[in-house]
Amino acid sequence: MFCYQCQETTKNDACVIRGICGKDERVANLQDYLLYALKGLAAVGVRAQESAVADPETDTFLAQALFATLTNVNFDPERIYNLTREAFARRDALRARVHAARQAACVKCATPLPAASTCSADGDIDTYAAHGATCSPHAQPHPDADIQSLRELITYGVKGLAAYADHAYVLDHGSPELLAFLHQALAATLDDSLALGDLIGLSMRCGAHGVSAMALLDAANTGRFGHPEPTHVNLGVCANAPGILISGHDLLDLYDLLRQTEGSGIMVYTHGELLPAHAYPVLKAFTHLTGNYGGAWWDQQRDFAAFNGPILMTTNCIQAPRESYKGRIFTTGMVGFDGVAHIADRAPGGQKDFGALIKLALASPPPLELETGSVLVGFARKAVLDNAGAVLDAVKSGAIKRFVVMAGCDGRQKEREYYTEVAQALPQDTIILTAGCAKYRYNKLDLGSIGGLPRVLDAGQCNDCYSLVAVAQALAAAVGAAHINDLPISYDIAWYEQKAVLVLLSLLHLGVKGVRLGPTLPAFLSPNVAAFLVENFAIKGIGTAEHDVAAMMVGA
Ligand code: FSO
Ligand code: SF4
Repeated sequence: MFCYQCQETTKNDACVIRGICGKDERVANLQDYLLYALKGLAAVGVRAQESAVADPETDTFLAQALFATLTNVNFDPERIYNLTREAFARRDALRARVHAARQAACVKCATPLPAASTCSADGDIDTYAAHGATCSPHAQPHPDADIQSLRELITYGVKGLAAYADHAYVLDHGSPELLAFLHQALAATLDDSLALGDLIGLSMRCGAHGVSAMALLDAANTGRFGHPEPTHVNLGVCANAPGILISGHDLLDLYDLLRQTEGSGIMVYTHGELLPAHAYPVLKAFTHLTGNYGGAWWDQQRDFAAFNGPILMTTNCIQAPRESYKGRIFTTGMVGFDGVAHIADRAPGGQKDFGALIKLALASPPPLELETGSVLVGFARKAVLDNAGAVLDAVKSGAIKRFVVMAGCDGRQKEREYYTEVAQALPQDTIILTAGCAKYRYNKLDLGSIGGLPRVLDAGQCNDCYSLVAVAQALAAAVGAAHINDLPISYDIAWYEQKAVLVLLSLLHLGVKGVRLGPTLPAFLSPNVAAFLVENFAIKGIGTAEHDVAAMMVGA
Protein backbone atom coordinates (compact mmCIF):
# COMPACT_ATOMS: atom_id res chain seq x y z
CA MET A 1 0.00 0.00 0.00
CA PHE A 2 0.96 3.60 -0.39
CA CYS A 3 -1.13 6.43 1.02
CA TYR A 4 -0.15 10.00 1.82
CA GLN A 5 -3.48 11.75 1.59
CA CYS A 6 -3.74 12.98 5.19
CA GLN A 7 -1.62 14.94 7.62
CA GLU A 8 -0.89 11.97 9.87
CA THR A 9 0.76 9.95 7.13
CA THR A 10 3.71 7.97 8.50
CA LYS A 11 6.78 10.16 9.08
CA ASN A 12 5.07 12.80 6.94
CA ASP A 13 6.06 10.66 3.98
CA ALA A 14 3.59 7.83 3.32
CA CYS A 15 1.84 4.91 5.00
CA VAL A 16 3.24 1.82 3.32
CA ILE A 17 2.58 -1.03 5.76
CA ARG A 18 -0.56 0.06 7.58
CA GLY A 19 -2.23 3.44 7.92
CA ILE A 20 -1.84 5.45 11.09
CA CYS A 21 -5.64 5.75 10.69
CA GLY A 22 -5.90 1.94 10.92
CA LYS A 23 -6.44 1.34 7.20
CA ASP A 24 -4.85 -2.00 6.35
CA GLU A 25 -3.23 -2.97 3.09
CA ARG A 26 -6.30 -4.77 1.74
CA VAL A 27 -8.65 -1.83 2.31
CA ALA A 28 -6.01 0.59 0.97
CA ASN A 29 -5.67 -1.45 -2.23
CA LEU A 30 -9.44 -1.76 -2.62
CA GLN A 31 -9.81 2.00 -2.15
CA ASP A 32 -7.11 2.63 -4.73
CA TYR A 33 -8.95 0.43 -7.21
CA LEU A 34 -12.22 2.23 -6.44
CA LEU A 35 -10.50 5.55 -7.14
CA TYR A 36 -9.10 4.14 -10.39
CA ALA A 37 -12.60 3.02 -11.42
CA LEU A 38 -14.05 6.42 -10.50
CA LYS A 39 -11.43 8.20 -12.58
CA GLY A 40 -12.33 5.96 -15.52
CA LEU A 41 -16.02 6.70 -14.93
CA ALA A 42 -15.24 10.42 -14.78
CA ALA A 43 -13.45 10.34 -18.14
CA VAL A 44 -16.57 8.75 -19.66
CA GLY A 45 -18.64 11.35 -17.77
CA VAL A 46 -16.75 14.16 -19.52
CA ARG A 47 -17.54 12.57 -22.89
CA ALA A 48 -21.15 12.35 -21.78
CA GLN A 49 -21.15 16.08 -20.97
CA GLU A 50 -19.72 16.83 -24.41
CA SER A 51 -22.42 14.68 -26.03
CA ALA A 52 -25.28 16.09 -23.89
CA VAL A 53 -25.91 12.64 -22.39
CA ALA A 54 -27.23 13.13 -18.85
CA ASP A 55 -27.01 10.63 -15.99
CA PRO A 56 -27.77 12.50 -12.76
CA GLU A 57 -27.82 9.33 -10.66
CA THR A 58 -24.30 8.50 -11.73
CA ASP A 59 -23.20 12.06 -10.97
CA THR A 60 -24.46 11.66 -7.41
CA PHE A 61 -22.96 8.19 -7.16
CA LEU A 62 -19.57 9.61 -8.12
CA ALA A 63 -19.68 12.07 -5.20
CA GLN A 64 -20.81 9.41 -2.73
CA ALA A 65 -18.26 6.82 -3.82
CA LEU A 66 -15.46 9.38 -3.66
CA PHE A 67 -16.59 10.26 -0.15
CA ALA A 68 -16.01 6.62 0.83
CA THR A 69 -12.29 7.03 0.05
CA LEU A 70 -11.67 9.99 2.40
CA THR A 71 -9.63 9.45 5.52
CA ASN A 72 -11.58 7.76 8.33
CA VAL A 73 -14.79 7.17 6.37
CA ASN A 74 -15.04 3.59 5.19
CA PHE A 75 -12.91 0.64 6.30
CA ASP A 76 -15.34 -2.06 5.11
CA PRO A 77 -13.74 -4.11 2.28
CA GLU A 78 -17.07 -5.52 1.04
CA ARG A 79 -18.64 -2.09 0.69
CA ILE A 80 -15.60 -0.69 -1.13
CA TYR A 81 -15.66 -3.71 -3.45
CA ASN A 82 -19.38 -3.24 -4.16
CA LEU A 83 -18.91 0.47 -4.85
CA THR A 84 -16.15 -0.40 -7.33
CA ARG A 85 -18.38 -2.91 -9.12
CA GLU A 86 -21.10 -0.29 -9.32
CA ALA A 87 -18.62 2.28 -10.67
CA PHE A 88 -17.63 -0.10 -13.46
CA ALA A 89 -21.26 -0.98 -14.24
CA ARG A 90 -22.24 2.69 -14.42
CA ARG A 91 -19.14 3.47 -16.49
CA ASP A 92 -19.99 0.78 -19.05
CA ALA A 93 -23.65 1.76 -19.28
CA LEU A 94 -22.76 5.43 -19.72
CA ARG A 95 -20.06 4.66 -22.27
CA ALA A 96 -22.59 2.71 -24.34
CA ARG A 97 -24.99 5.66 -24.26
CA VAL A 98 -22.24 8.11 -25.26
CA HIS A 99 -21.17 5.79 -28.08
CA ALA A 100 -24.74 5.59 -29.37
CA ALA A 101 -25.17 9.38 -29.17
CA ARG A 102 -21.94 9.97 -31.06
CA GLN A 103 -22.80 7.46 -33.74
CA ALA A 104 -26.20 9.08 -34.19
CA ALA A 105 -24.50 12.46 -34.60
CA CYS A 106 -21.69 11.00 -36.74
CA VAL A 107 -19.12 12.35 -34.25
CA LYS A 108 -15.88 10.46 -33.72
CA CYS A 109 -13.76 10.73 -30.58
CA ALA A 110 -10.53 12.59 -31.27
CA THR A 111 -8.65 10.80 -28.49
CA PRO A 112 -9.09 7.31 -27.08
CA LEU A 113 -10.45 6.91 -23.58
CA PRO A 114 -7.93 6.08 -20.83
CA ALA A 115 -7.48 2.46 -19.80
CA ALA A 116 -9.48 3.07 -16.61
CA SER A 117 -12.51 3.79 -18.79
CA THR A 118 -12.32 0.59 -20.78
CA CYS A 119 -10.68 -2.06 -18.57
CA SER A 120 -12.51 -5.25 -17.66
CA ALA A 121 -14.80 -5.06 -14.65
CA ASP A 122 -14.43 -8.79 -13.94
CA GLY A 123 -13.01 -10.09 -10.69
CA ASP A 124 -13.74 -11.05 -7.13
CA ILE A 125 -12.70 -8.97 -4.15
CA ASP A 126 -9.19 -10.48 -4.09
CA THR A 127 -8.68 -9.71 -7.77
CA TYR A 128 -9.79 -6.12 -7.21
CA ALA A 129 -7.41 -5.77 -4.26
CA ALA A 130 -4.57 -7.13 -6.42
CA HIS A 131 -5.41 -4.65 -9.19
CA GLY A 132 -5.56 -1.86 -6.61
CA ALA A 133 -2.02 -2.62 -5.50
CA THR A 134 -0.89 -1.51 -8.96
CA CYS A 135 -2.89 1.74 -8.90
CA SER A 136 -1.50 3.69 -5.95
CA PRO A 137 0.36 6.96 -6.62
CA HIS A 138 3.54 5.07 -5.78
CA ALA A 139 2.89 2.07 -8.03
CA GLN A 140 2.12 4.23 -11.05
CA PRO A 141 3.98 7.50 -10.49
CA HIS A 142 4.07 10.11 -13.20
CA PRO A 143 7.66 10.61 -14.36
CA ASP A 144 7.35 14.32 -13.56
CA ALA A 145 7.11 14.66 -9.75
CA ASP A 146 5.40 18.05 -10.02
CA ILE A 147 2.66 16.74 -12.31
CA GLN A 148 2.22 13.83 -9.92
CA SER A 149 1.99 16.22 -6.97
CA LEU A 150 -0.62 18.45 -8.62
CA ARG A 151 -2.66 15.43 -9.68
CA GLU A 152 -2.76 14.32 -6.06
CA LEU A 153 -3.59 17.85 -4.86
CA ILE A 154 -6.53 17.93 -7.28
CA THR A 155 -7.65 14.40 -6.37
CA TYR A 156 -7.74 15.22 -2.66
CA GLY A 157 -9.41 18.59 -3.23
CA VAL A 158 -12.03 16.79 -5.32
CA LYS A 159 -12.56 14.26 -2.53
CA GLY A 160 -13.28 17.13 -0.14
CA LEU A 161 -15.61 18.66 -2.72
CA ALA A 162 -17.44 15.35 -3.08
CA ALA A 163 -17.97 15.14 0.70
CA TYR A 164 -19.52 18.61 0.88
CA ALA A 165 -21.58 17.95 -2.27
CA ASP A 166 -22.95 14.83 -0.60
CA HIS A 167 -23.80 16.72 2.62
CA ALA A 168 -25.74 19.31 0.60
CA TYR A 169 -27.39 16.69 -1.61
CA VAL A 170 -28.75 14.91 1.47
CA LEU A 171 -30.57 18.16 2.27
CA ASP A 172 -32.00 18.36 -1.27
CA HIS A 173 -29.45 20.92 -2.41
CA GLY A 174 -27.89 19.42 -5.52
CA SER A 175 -25.64 21.27 -7.93
CA PRO A 176 -25.25 19.84 -11.44
CA GLU A 177 -22.34 22.23 -12.10
CA LEU A 178 -20.48 20.99 -9.07
CA LEU A 179 -21.03 17.34 -9.99
CA ALA A 180 -19.98 18.08 -13.59
CA PHE A 181 -16.75 19.54 -12.25
CA LEU A 182 -16.06 16.39 -10.23
CA HIS A 183 -16.01 14.46 -13.51
CA GLN A 184 -13.84 17.04 -15.25
CA ALA A 185 -11.27 17.35 -12.48
CA LEU A 186 -10.95 13.63 -11.86
CA ALA A 187 -10.69 12.90 -15.58
CA ALA A 188 -7.96 15.56 -15.83
CA THR A 189 -5.79 13.55 -13.44
CA LEU A 190 -5.58 10.86 -16.17
CA ASP A 191 -4.92 13.30 -19.00
CA ASP A 192 -1.28 13.22 -20.08
CA SER A 193 -1.73 16.23 -22.36
CA LEU A 194 -2.15 18.60 -19.40
CA ALA A 195 0.92 20.59 -18.40
CA LEU A 196 1.81 22.08 -15.01
CA GLY A 197 0.05 25.38 -15.76
CA ASP A 198 -3.17 23.55 -16.68
CA LEU A 199 -3.13 21.61 -13.44
CA ILE A 200 -2.44 24.72 -11.36
CA GLY A 201 -5.39 26.40 -13.05
CA LEU A 202 -7.52 23.34 -12.33
CA SER A 203 -6.49 23.42 -8.65
CA MET A 204 -7.74 27.00 -8.44
CA ARG A 205 -10.99 26.05 -10.18
CA CYS A 206 -11.35 23.32 -7.58
CA GLY A 207 -11.02 26.02 -4.91
CA ALA A 208 -13.67 28.12 -6.67
CA HIS A 209 -16.04 25.16 -6.61
CA GLY A 210 -15.09 24.65 -2.97
CA VAL A 211 -16.43 28.12 -2.14
CA SER A 212 -19.64 27.35 -4.08
CA ALA A 213 -20.03 23.97 -2.37
CA MET A 214 -19.62 25.47 1.09
CA ALA A 215 -22.10 28.24 0.19
CA LEU A 216 -24.53 25.58 -1.04
CA LEU A 217 -24.19 23.59 2.16
CA ASP A 218 -24.57 26.76 4.22
CA ALA A 219 -27.83 27.47 2.37
CA ALA A 220 -28.94 23.85 2.85
CA ASN A 221 -28.22 23.87 6.59
CA THR A 222 -29.63 27.30 7.39
CA GLY A 223 -32.61 26.79 5.05
CA ARG A 224 -33.58 23.61 6.86
CA PHE A 225 -32.53 24.29 10.43
CA GLY A 226 -32.37 28.11 10.71
CA HIS A 227 -29.39 30.41 11.28
CA PRO A 228 -27.12 29.37 14.17
CA GLU A 229 -27.58 31.43 17.32
CA PRO A 230 -25.07 31.92 20.14
CA THR A 231 -25.76 28.97 22.44
CA HIS A 232 -24.17 27.58 25.60
CA VAL A 233 -23.75 23.82 25.19
CA ASN A 234 -23.75 21.63 28.28
CA LEU A 235 -20.69 19.37 28.64
CA GLY A 236 -22.05 17.27 31.49
CA VAL A 237 -24.53 14.38 31.38
CA CYS A 238 -27.97 13.60 32.67
CA ALA A 239 -27.07 11.04 35.34
CA ASN A 240 -30.41 9.26 35.43
CA ALA A 241 -31.23 8.74 31.77
CA PRO A 242 -29.80 6.61 28.98
CA GLY A 243 -28.27 8.35 26.00
CA ILE A 244 -27.44 8.07 22.31
CA LEU A 245 -24.25 9.69 21.07
CA ILE A 246 -24.10 10.98 17.49
CA SER A 247 -20.87 11.99 15.74
CA GLY A 248 -19.72 13.13 12.30
CA HIS A 249 -21.21 16.07 10.40
CA ASP A 250 -24.73 15.07 9.29
CA LEU A 251 -27.40 17.41 10.70
CA LEU A 252 -30.27 15.56 9.00
CA ASP A 253 -29.34 12.30 10.70
CA LEU A 254 -29.37 14.17 14.01
CA TYR A 255 -32.78 15.65 13.16
CA ASP A 256 -34.22 12.20 12.36
CA LEU A 257 -32.75 10.81 15.57
CA LEU A 258 -34.19 13.66 17.65
CA ARG A 259 -37.64 13.16 16.17
CA GLN A 260 -37.55 9.41 16.79
CA THR A 261 -36.33 9.70 20.40
CA GLU A 262 -38.66 12.53 21.46
CA GLY A 263 -40.59 11.53 24.58
CA SER A 264 -38.69 8.24 24.94
CA GLY A 265 -36.66 9.31 27.96
CA ILE A 266 -33.45 8.97 25.94
CA MET A 267 -31.05 11.91 25.97
CA VAL A 268 -29.20 12.71 22.75
CA TYR A 269 -25.60 13.93 22.91
CA THR A 270 -23.38 15.19 20.12
CA HIS A 271 -19.72 14.33 19.64
CA GLY A 272 -16.89 15.95 17.67
CA GLU A 273 -18.02 17.92 14.64
CA LEU A 274 -21.71 17.77 15.62
CA LEU A 275 -21.10 20.19 18.49
CA PRO A 276 -22.25 23.18 16.34
CA ALA A 277 -25.64 21.48 15.80
CA HIS A 278 -26.75 22.85 19.18
CA ALA A 279 -26.86 26.37 17.72
CA TYR A 280 -29.47 25.67 14.99
CA PRO A 281 -32.94 26.80 16.13
CA VAL A 282 -34.79 23.78 14.71
CA LEU A 283 -32.41 21.35 16.42
CA LYS A 284 -32.01 23.16 19.75
CA ALA A 285 -35.80 23.21 20.09
CA PHE A 286 -35.59 19.53 21.07
CA THR A 287 -35.13 19.63 24.84
CA HIS A 288 -33.60 16.15 24.93
CA LEU A 289 -30.67 17.38 22.80
CA THR A 290 -28.78 17.37 26.07
CA GLY A 291 -25.20 18.37 25.41
CA ASN A 292 -21.87 17.58 23.82
CA TYR A 293 -19.86 14.62 25.06
CA GLY A 294 -16.08 14.32 24.89
CA GLY A 295 -13.53 15.86 22.59
CA ALA A 296 -12.41 15.81 18.97
CA TRP A 297 -12.63 12.72 16.74
CA TRP A 298 -9.35 11.25 17.92
CA ASP A 299 -10.63 11.13 21.52
CA GLN A 300 -13.43 8.80 20.46
CA GLN A 301 -11.99 5.56 21.79
CA ARG A 302 -11.91 7.05 25.29
CA ASP A 303 -15.23 8.86 24.87
CA PHE A 304 -17.19 6.02 23.27
CA ALA A 305 -16.00 3.48 25.85
CA ALA A 306 -17.23 5.76 28.66
CA PHE A 307 -20.53 6.64 27.02
CA ASN A 308 -22.19 3.28 27.81
CA GLY A 309 -24.98 3.70 25.25
CA PRO A 310 -25.24 3.41 21.45
CA ILE A 311 -23.15 5.61 19.17
CA LEU A 312 -23.92 6.66 15.59
CA MET A 313 -21.15 7.67 13.17
CA THR A 314 -22.69 9.73 10.36
CA THR A 315 -19.50 10.75 8.49
CA ASN A 316 -15.79 10.82 9.20
CA CYS A 317 -13.89 10.46 11.41
CA ILE A 318 -14.33 6.85 12.59
CA GLN A 319 -11.50 4.97 14.28
CA ALA A 320 -11.20 1.20 14.76
CA PRO A 321 -13.83 0.49 17.44
CA ARG A 322 -12.55 -1.05 20.65
CA GLU A 323 -14.10 -4.31 21.80
CA SER A 324 -15.66 -2.45 24.75
CA TYR A 325 -18.07 -0.60 22.42
CA LYS A 326 -17.90 -2.46 19.10
CA GLY A 327 -21.33 -3.97 19.84
CA ARG A 328 -22.97 -0.57 20.34
CA ILE A 329 -21.50 1.58 17.56
CA PHE A 330 -23.43 1.97 14.30
CA THR A 331 -22.42 3.51 10.98
CA THR A 332 -24.62 5.20 8.40
CA GLY A 333 -24.28 7.04 5.09
CA MET A 334 -20.90 6.45 3.45
CA VAL A 335 -19.27 5.41 6.73
CA GLY A 336 -18.44 1.75 7.15
CA PHE A 337 -16.39 -0.55 9.33
CA ASP A 338 -16.03 -4.29 9.03
CA GLY A 339 -18.27 -6.01 11.60
CA VAL A 340 -20.13 -2.83 12.65
CA ALA A 341 -23.92 -2.60 12.16
CA HIS A 342 -24.95 -0.21 9.39
CA ILE A 343 -28.15 1.87 9.31
CA ALA A 344 -29.63 1.96 5.80
CA ASP A 345 -30.33 5.15 3.87
CA ARG A 346 -33.72 6.84 4.06
CA ALA A 347 -36.26 6.39 1.29
CA PRO A 348 -36.92 9.65 -0.59
CA GLY A 349 -38.83 11.99 1.70
CA GLY A 350 -38.61 9.52 4.60
CA GLN A 351 -36.44 9.10 7.68
CA LYS A 352 -33.65 6.69 8.52
CA ASP A 353 -34.77 4.02 10.96
CA PHE A 354 -32.86 4.40 14.22
CA GLY A 355 -35.01 1.80 16.02
CA ALA A 356 -32.02 -0.45 16.72
CA LEU A 357 -30.18 2.38 18.53
CA ILE A 358 -33.27 3.32 20.50
CA LYS A 359 -33.84 -0.26 21.63
CA LEU A 360 -30.22 -0.58 22.71
CA ALA A 361 -30.26 2.79 24.50
CA LEU A 362 -33.27 1.82 26.57
CA ALA A 363 -31.32 -1.20 27.84
CA SER A 364 -28.09 0.76 28.51
CA PRO A 365 -26.86 2.55 31.62
CA PRO A 366 -26.46 6.36 31.48
CA PRO A 367 -23.15 7.76 30.24
CA LEU A 368 -20.25 8.35 32.60
CA GLU A 369 -19.66 12.03 33.10
CA LEU A 370 -16.34 13.14 31.57
CA GLU A 371 -16.52 16.84 32.38
CA THR A 372 -18.90 19.60 33.43
CA GLY A 373 -19.48 23.18 32.36
CA SER A 374 -20.37 24.49 28.92
CA VAL A 375 -18.96 25.84 25.67
CA LEU A 376 -20.31 28.68 23.58
CA VAL A 377 -21.10 27.98 19.92
CA GLY A 378 -23.20 29.57 17.19
CA PHE A 379 -21.11 32.42 15.82
CA ALA A 380 -21.74 31.71 12.17
CA ARG A 381 -21.98 34.56 9.69
CA LYS A 382 -25.42 35.88 10.65
CA ALA A 383 -24.73 35.93 14.39
CA VAL A 384 -21.43 37.77 13.83
CA LEU A 385 -22.81 40.18 11.27
CA ASP A 386 -25.76 40.96 13.54
CA ASN A 387 -23.05 42.36 15.83
CA ALA A 388 -21.14 43.99 12.98
CA GLY A 389 -21.57 47.49 14.43
CA ALA A 390 -20.06 46.50 17.78
CA VAL A 391 -17.24 44.59 16.04
CA LEU A 392 -16.38 47.56 13.83
CA ASP A 393 -16.47 49.96 16.77
CA ALA A 394 -14.11 47.66 18.67
CA VAL A 395 -11.75 47.58 15.69
CA LYS A 396 -11.86 51.37 15.32
CA SER A 397 -11.27 51.96 19.05
CA GLY A 398 -8.37 49.50 19.08
CA ALA A 399 -10.15 47.10 21.47
CA ILE A 400 -9.77 44.49 18.73
CA LYS A 401 -6.35 44.68 17.07
CA ARG A 402 -6.40 41.49 15.07
CA PHE A 403 -8.51 38.50 14.05
CA VAL A 404 -6.79 35.13 13.85
CA VAL A 405 -8.50 32.40 11.85
CA MET A 406 -7.61 29.14 13.60
CA ALA A 407 -9.93 26.86 11.65
CA GLY A 408 -9.42 23.34 10.34
CA CYS A 409 -9.04 19.91 11.85
CA ASP A 410 -7.65 18.39 14.98
CA GLY A 411 -5.49 15.29 15.16
CA ARG A 412 -3.62 13.24 17.67
CA GLN A 413 -0.05 14.37 17.09
CA LYS A 414 1.69 16.04 20.00
CA GLU A 415 2.80 18.90 17.75
CA ARG A 416 -0.82 20.07 17.73
CA GLU A 417 -0.37 21.37 21.27
CA TYR A 418 1.02 24.36 19.35
CA TYR A 419 -2.59 25.46 18.63
CA THR A 420 -3.46 25.50 22.34
CA GLU A 421 -0.30 27.48 23.01
CA VAL A 422 -1.11 29.99 20.25
CA ALA A 423 -4.64 30.48 21.59
CA GLN A 424 -3.23 31.10 25.07
CA ALA A 425 -0.42 33.36 23.86
CA LEU A 426 -2.53 35.63 21.65
CA PRO A 427 -2.97 39.04 23.29
CA GLN A 428 -6.29 39.95 24.89
CA ASP A 429 -7.09 42.35 22.04
CA THR A 430 -7.34 39.54 19.48
CA ILE A 431 -10.33 37.51 18.38
CA ILE A 432 -10.01 33.88 17.29
CA LEU A 433 -12.31 32.89 14.43
CA THR A 434 -12.71 29.14 14.27
CA ALA A 435 -14.55 26.35 12.45
CA GLY A 436 -13.93 22.62 12.27
CA CYS A 437 -12.70 20.22 14.92
CA ALA A 438 -9.43 22.21 15.30
CA LYS A 439 -11.31 24.21 17.94
CA TYR A 440 -11.09 21.38 20.47
CA ARG A 441 -7.52 22.47 21.14
CA TYR A 442 -8.76 25.65 22.87
CA ASN A 443 -12.56 25.95 22.94
CA LYS A 444 -12.83 24.92 26.58
CA LEU A 445 -10.24 27.43 27.81
CA ASP A 446 -11.50 30.62 29.39
CA LEU A 447 -10.03 33.17 27.00
CA GLY A 448 -12.35 36.00 28.02
CA SER A 449 -14.31 38.46 25.92
CA ILE A 450 -14.03 41.87 24.29
CA GLY A 451 -16.96 44.23 24.81
CA GLY A 452 -19.29 41.30 25.46
CA LEU A 453 -18.04 39.35 22.43
CA PRO A 454 -16.27 36.06 23.29
CA ARG A 455 -12.66 35.96 22.14
CA VAL A 456 -13.29 32.60 20.45
CA LEU A 457 -16.01 32.92 17.83
CA ASP A 458 -16.99 29.42 16.73
CA ALA A 459 -18.63 29.46 13.29
CA GLY A 460 -19.32 25.71 13.27
CA GLN A 461 -18.04 22.73 11.30
CA CYS A 462 -15.09 22.68 8.90
CA ASN A 463 -17.44 23.54 6.01
CA ASP A 464 -18.52 26.64 7.94
CA CYS A 465 -15.17 28.17 7.01
CA TYR A 466 -17.49 29.67 4.40
CA SER A 467 -19.04 31.69 7.22
CA LEU A 468 -15.61 33.00 8.20
CA VAL A 469 -14.97 34.12 4.63
CA ALA A 470 -18.39 35.81 4.50
CA VAL A 471 -17.60 37.66 7.74
CA ALA A 472 -14.19 38.77 6.42
CA GLN A 473 -15.74 39.97 3.16
CA ALA A 474 -18.44 41.91 5.00
CA LEU A 475 -15.85 43.51 7.30
CA ALA A 476 -13.70 44.46 4.30
CA ALA A 477 -16.71 46.10 2.64
CA ALA A 478 -17.64 47.94 5.84
CA VAL A 479 -14.19 49.46 6.33
CA GLY A 480 -13.68 50.13 2.62
CA ALA A 481 -10.80 47.64 2.27
CA ALA A 482 -10.14 46.55 -1.29
CA HIS A 483 -9.47 42.93 -0.30
CA ILE A 484 -9.76 40.74 2.78
CA ASN A 485 -5.94 40.62 2.76
CA ASP A 486 -6.03 44.30 3.73
CA LEU A 487 -7.83 43.53 6.99
CA PRO A 488 -5.98 42.81 10.24
CA ILE A 489 -6.56 39.05 9.83
CA SER A 490 -4.02 36.23 10.13
CA TYR A 491 -4.63 32.61 9.18
CA ASP A 492 -3.20 29.79 11.31
CA ILE A 493 -4.90 26.75 9.80
CA ALA A 494 -4.63 23.16 11.04
CA TRP A 495 -5.28 20.48 8.47
CA TYR A 496 -5.86 16.74 8.69
CA GLU A 497 -7.89 15.23 5.88
CA GLN A 498 -9.12 16.00 2.38
CA LYS A 499 -11.95 18.39 3.25
CA ALA A 500 -9.25 20.61 4.70
CA VAL A 501 -7.35 20.36 1.40
CA LEU A 502 -10.44 21.74 -0.31
CA VAL A 503 -10.81 24.51 2.28
CA LEU A 504 -7.19 25.49 1.62
CA LEU A 505 -7.75 25.56 -2.16
CA SER A 506 -10.86 27.68 -1.53
CA LEU A 507 -8.84 30.21 0.46
CA LEU A 508 -6.22 30.33 -2.30
CA HIS A 509 -8.91 30.84 -4.92
CA LEU A 510 -10.15 33.82 -2.88
CA GLY A 511 -6.65 35.26 -3.03
CA VAL A 512 -5.95 34.87 0.69
CA LYS A 513 -2.22 35.23 1.29
CA GLY A 514 0.11 34.34 4.11
CA VAL A 515 -1.72 31.28 5.46
CA ARG A 516 0.20 29.32 8.09
CA LEU A 517 -0.49 25.63 7.50
CA GLY A 518 0.34 23.00 10.07
CA PRO A 519 1.32 21.04 11.87
CA THR A 520 3.17 19.88 8.73
CA LEU A 521 2.87 20.73 5.05
CA PRO A 522 1.21 17.98 2.97
CA ALA A 523 3.55 15.11 2.07
CA PHE A 524 2.08 15.02 -1.43
CA LEU A 525 3.46 18.47 -2.30
CA SER A 526 6.63 18.15 -4.34
CA PRO A 527 9.38 20.68 -3.50
CA ASN A 528 8.55 22.70 -6.63
CA VAL A 529 4.80 22.75 -5.97
CA ALA A 530 5.43 23.76 -2.36
CA ALA A 531 7.78 26.51 -3.62
CA PHE A 532 5.06 27.69 -6.02
CA LEU A 533 2.60 28.01 -3.15
CA VAL A 534 5.14 29.89 -1.06
CA GLU A 535 6.01 32.25 -3.88
CA ASN A 536 2.48 32.99 -5.04
CA PHE A 537 0.45 32.72 -1.84
CA ALA A 538 3.10 33.21 0.86
CA ILE A 539 2.01 29.93 2.48
CA LYS A 540 4.19 29.05 5.43
CA GLY A 541 4.61 26.25 7.91
CA ILE A 542 4.28 26.79 11.63
CA GLY A 543 7.07 27.67 14.05
CA THR A 544 6.83 28.02 17.81
CA ALA A 545 3.69 29.57 19.27
CA GLU A 546 5.74 32.45 20.67
CA HIS A 547 7.37 33.20 17.34
CA ASP A 548 4.19 32.86 15.29
CA VAL A 549 2.06 34.98 17.63
CA ALA A 550 4.67 37.76 17.52
CA ALA A 551 4.79 37.53 13.72
CA MET A 552 1.01 37.50 13.33
CA MET A 553 0.63 40.57 15.52
CA VAL A 554 2.72 42.56 13.02
CA GLY A 555 0.88 41.06 10.06
CA ALA A 556 3.64 38.62 9.08
FE1 FSO B 1 -12.69 17.08 11.74
FE2 FSO B 1 -12.67 14.53 10.77
FE3 FSO B 1 -14.68 18.36 9.93
FE4 FSO B 1 -12.56 16.47 8.99
S1 FSO B 1 -13.98 15.34 12.37
S2 FSO B 1 -11.22 16.01 10.66
S3 FSO B 1 -11.65 18.19 7.99
O1 FSO B 1 -13.38 14.78 9.10
O2 FSO B 1 -14.24 17.17 8.59
O3 FSO B 1 -13.15 18.85 10.96
FE1 SF4 C 1 -2.00 6.98 6.25
FE2 SF4 C 1 -3.68 9.05 6.32
FE3 SF4 C 1 -3.72 7.34 4.27
FE4 SF4 C 1 -4.62 6.62 6.68
S1 SF4 C 1 -5.49 8.17 5.30
S2 SF4 C 1 -3.32 5.40 5.32
S3 SF4 C 1 -3.16 7.71 8.01
S4 SF4 C 1 -2.06 8.74 4.83
